[in-house]
Amino acid sequence: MLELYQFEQCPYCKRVREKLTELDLDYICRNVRHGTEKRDILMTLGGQDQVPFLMDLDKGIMMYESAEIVDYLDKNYG
Ligand SMILES: N[C@@H](CCC(=O)N[C@@H](CS)C(=O)NCC(=O)O)C(=O)O
Repeated sequence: MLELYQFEQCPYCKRVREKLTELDLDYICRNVRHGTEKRDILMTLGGQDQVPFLMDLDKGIMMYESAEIVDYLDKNYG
């Protein structure tokens, strides 16, 4: 299962969402606006206050950086 921490207005998140759609992948979308409890969860999981943040639970992968995420999705699910 894929989980994407993101917020709608973020252009880097948009790039990742579009790749997930292009590859027809299902995922859990965690909307993490500033000042919300879910933002704290992001910090706890990844250690950085930055989105997008992808978790691939089946493979035990957690990653930041949209370009790396897109590349990862292409290589593993393309
Ligand atoms: N190089 C990163 C840039 C990501 C980035 O700058 N994200 C912004 C949102 S658009 C961010 O998380 N800023 C910190 C914050 O919102 O707290 C990427 O490509 O993923």
